[in-house]
Amino acid sequence: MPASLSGKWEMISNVNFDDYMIVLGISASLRKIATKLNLKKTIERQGDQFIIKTTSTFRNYTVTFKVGQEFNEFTKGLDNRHLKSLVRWEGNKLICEQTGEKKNRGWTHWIEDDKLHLELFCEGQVCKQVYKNVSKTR
Ligand code: YOG
Repeated sequence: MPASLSGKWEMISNVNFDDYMIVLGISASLRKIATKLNLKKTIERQGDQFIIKTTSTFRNYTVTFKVGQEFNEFTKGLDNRHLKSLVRWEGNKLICEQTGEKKNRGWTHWIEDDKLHLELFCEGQVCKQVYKNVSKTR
């Protein structure tokens, strides 16, 4: 049975985040704050619908979508751009393509060794984050 993306996750590694933010045009002062954040994800799934919440002590960001259904995304509090986004499954990978001003932009999520993996990509830069599961078990 494939492992589920659902649950609560806490970041344990973050590689190339600064270069990813640079291509998004994030200011040096904001990048300095952002690189120090311990990011968390809460992923909820109801059938084809996902809610992904990225939280931190500084800002939060939530995206809601249905797999296979294009939606308008506004990256409020991030780079504040309007995107046309589309999420699809490719094997065990959940892949989002974000069409807009920035080329080759999106992200990929998958589970590997009980960890949540995330690649954030934009214009040739790839930020790689890994999260450990912190869901309460019962
Ligand atoms: O995740 O799109 O899980 O949305 C990437 C930040 C930092 C603000 C976080 C706030 C990109 C300053 C969202 C960080 C840098 C820096 C906490 C990643 C932009 C601004 C919200 C993302 C997907 C996949 C779901």
